[in-house]
Amino acid sequence: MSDKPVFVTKPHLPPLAEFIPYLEKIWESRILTNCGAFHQQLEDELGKYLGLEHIALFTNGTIALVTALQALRISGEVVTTPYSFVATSHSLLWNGIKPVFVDIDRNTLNLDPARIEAAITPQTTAILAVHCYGHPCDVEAIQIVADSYNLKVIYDAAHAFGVEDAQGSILRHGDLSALSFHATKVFNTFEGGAIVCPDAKSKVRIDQLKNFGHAGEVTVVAPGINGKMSEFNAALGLVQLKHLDRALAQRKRIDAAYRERLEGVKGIRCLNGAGEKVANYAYFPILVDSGYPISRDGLYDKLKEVGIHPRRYFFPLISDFPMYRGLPSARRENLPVAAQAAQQVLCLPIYPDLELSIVEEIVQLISSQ
Ligand code: T4K
Repeated sequence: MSDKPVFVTKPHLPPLAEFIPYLEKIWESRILTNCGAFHQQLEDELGKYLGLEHIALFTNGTIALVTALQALRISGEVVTTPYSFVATSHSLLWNGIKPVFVDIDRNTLNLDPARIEAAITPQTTAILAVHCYGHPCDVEAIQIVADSYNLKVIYDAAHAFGVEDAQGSILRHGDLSALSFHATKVFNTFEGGAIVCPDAKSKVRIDQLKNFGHAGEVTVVAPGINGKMSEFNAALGLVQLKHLDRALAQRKRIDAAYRERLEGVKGIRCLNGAGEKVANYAYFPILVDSGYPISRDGLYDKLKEVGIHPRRYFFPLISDFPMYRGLPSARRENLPVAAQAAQQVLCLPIYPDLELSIVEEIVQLISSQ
């Protein structure tokens, strides 16, 4: 096995030499933050790359989510998934909103639109869904329910950078989508995030909210927060973008290698896409079922013994954490599919420069139990 530990991901970085000239410009201009030139340039270039017009950069994906909910003035109850990173539900609690957990679809592990209606009450104002692992939600079905009950739709698109359906970016769906550019994501700015806005007017409001609510030097129009991305992070994003297509192609190769080699291993299911036209291969989740000789946790331990560090994203379920488990919707009987997925899933290492020989060794270990 590799002499160095192999983690679930390794952040992609451009050659340092390409970043230095950007740092020199920052040192020269002394503009470090507050929506400077690199911030503006990255918003423009991301817009072109993703085929979207209105993107507001953020300091991270969590503050982007919190702000998206503020921007839409969401309150009361919000229907959401228990099968995600905890930031999804935390963004609701930070806004004083009650999460109402609804089970996920067995095949995609995304919020199951067929179960949303039963969770709606007079207090429900929105649906917060996650494109889990970058696989798109059933956006049409979710929109139909939202339209029937006059609900807003927010997508936690932390995993979904660059993913497209037949008409273009999946980030255009819903009222707002929030992205993460964290170190562990397909496109990273060390820390960072963004909100994809439908129009210029909503971007103005979101830009104000991420800048303390300022609308000019002496005018404050809302109780905003500091959610601005710094010039350092924006500059890194500009350099990262130049290498992104290659990094995505490398991820695709690794995804294909795992799929080919794991096919036919009894008790192991590789999660398939959810009909996306362009995938981003952000994660490689497998599901370990009862047909496999050892449990998911047994396999997790075996891999760790030899220096391979997969992750059990998403175990425990959000609804099992102390600040959520008292909610009626957090009951196990309400979430059987999510509860089972949380016991079965293992995200195997995937990142652009993961050697195929390591993929081979991981598969060898999995198939020899
Ligand atoms: N919504 C969803 C659906 C999300 O998945 C996330 C974040 C958010 C919202 C919030 O977005 P941000 O506010 O984070 O922008 C990681 C990430 O910290 C988190 O961003 C991510 N989701 C979540 C799924 O995974 P941990 O606690 O598992 O990270 P950590 O530090 O254990 O990193 C995993 C592995 O990556 C490490 O074993 C080694 C490697 N690594 C990590 C970092 C940070 C590196 O090699 N270098 C690094 O700098 O949460």
